[in-house]
Amino acid sequence: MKNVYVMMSTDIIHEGHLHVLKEASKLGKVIVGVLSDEAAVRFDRFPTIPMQERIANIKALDLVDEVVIQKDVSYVSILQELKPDYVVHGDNWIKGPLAFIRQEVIDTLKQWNGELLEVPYTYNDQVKRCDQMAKEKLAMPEFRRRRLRQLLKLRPVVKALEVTNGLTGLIAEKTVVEHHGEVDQFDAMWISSLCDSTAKGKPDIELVDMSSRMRTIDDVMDVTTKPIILDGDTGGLIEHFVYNVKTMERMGVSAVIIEDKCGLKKNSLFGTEVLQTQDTIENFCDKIRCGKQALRTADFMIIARIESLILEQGMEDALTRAFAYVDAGADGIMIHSRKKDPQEIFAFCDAFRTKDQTTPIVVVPTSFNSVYEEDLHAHGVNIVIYANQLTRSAFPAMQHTAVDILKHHRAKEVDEHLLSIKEIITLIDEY
Ligand code: SPV
Ligand code: MG
Repeated sequence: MKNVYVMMSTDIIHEGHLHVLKEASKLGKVIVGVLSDEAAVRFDRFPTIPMQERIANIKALDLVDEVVIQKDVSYVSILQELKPDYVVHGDNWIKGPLAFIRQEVIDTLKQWNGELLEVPYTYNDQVKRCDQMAKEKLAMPEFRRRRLRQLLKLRPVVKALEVTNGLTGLIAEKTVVEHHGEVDQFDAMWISSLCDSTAKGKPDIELVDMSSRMRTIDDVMDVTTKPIILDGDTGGLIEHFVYNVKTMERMGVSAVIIEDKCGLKKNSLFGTEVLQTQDTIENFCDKIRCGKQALRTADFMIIARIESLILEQGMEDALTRAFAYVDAGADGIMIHSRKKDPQEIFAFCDAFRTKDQTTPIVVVPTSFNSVYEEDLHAHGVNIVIYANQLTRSAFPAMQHTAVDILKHHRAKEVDEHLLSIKEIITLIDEY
């Protein structure tokens, strides 16, 4: 009897999976590897049911003889362990970021003369509907909201990308890259006050009000499933903050980050070049406490952002505030810096971690952009936010196009830098 290995990363078993399993069962004993949660989230398959339930659903299928857990996106270690005669997979991984995983499978199987058998990928209406249903489920507020806390347990560093509308939301949702033998993607989305304001041609001074920010969130939510971290600026008046927290929680936002400034807020990257006032510890703790009391779920996170390093108030002040905010109920701490060198961020994280090993630390490496995620993780950072790079890349590209059209009195010269008409009219899927 030959051994046949099939990996399954799905929550919903459809015709396509059954077709693969049927073909596999013609070859011998079918062993299914259920992808672990840790691996599934790297693979853009965020599980909506627990792994034990996924295992039970697959075990219940007549076509399956045995179920094991595949811990990595890569098949290499599980194949080395099982040494199957065959691996069966749909032919949908020949191109795209998963092609290298396929090549690894072929190379590994070669070591014991094993074979990869590919069956035509089924993409009929039922399969499309199942994919759609899985996405719709993930986009529901109760699933989306808790996903950030789930990711904090599953990922060494949760990476969030700035999004300002549906289109940038789709970029954060769908960009998957294979690099140095690993698949990677963004875990979450950051609704930046700077970029949300900039997109409207307004300064980042809390002028774009909450109703407008919620509209942006709604546009993003319409076309994505990943969790949202909202830049809540100062959180405003405590009396207003408690209402906004409830609205965000109900919408399915996962976290709000509020900064300990008061009065007219300016962007932190101005530092002390403009007048900015830091809130008192007492008032800010009160804001955190009231926000926490307004919540109805354990999913939503209120993260306190410390501006002491930005406002040159020193490390001691930053740490004192961090511990006070955690005591007041903050679910995470964001420490910000506008130095090019990440040393003050490292120093803060190291000192904070000597007393608090669990509260998530968030950083925004805009100024200290030479630092790698791995180094931040080594100092105890849990969430890294790429806060404005999409807007900063789009603006010069659009400006050059505008200038070139004016220079040439026609649009031919700019065309080579643009999406083709075919690409732009088919960029967004219709359902
Ligand atoms: C934002 O993206 O709006 C932020 C981060 O708050 S920063 O611009 O660095 O202050
Ligand atoms: Mg901001």
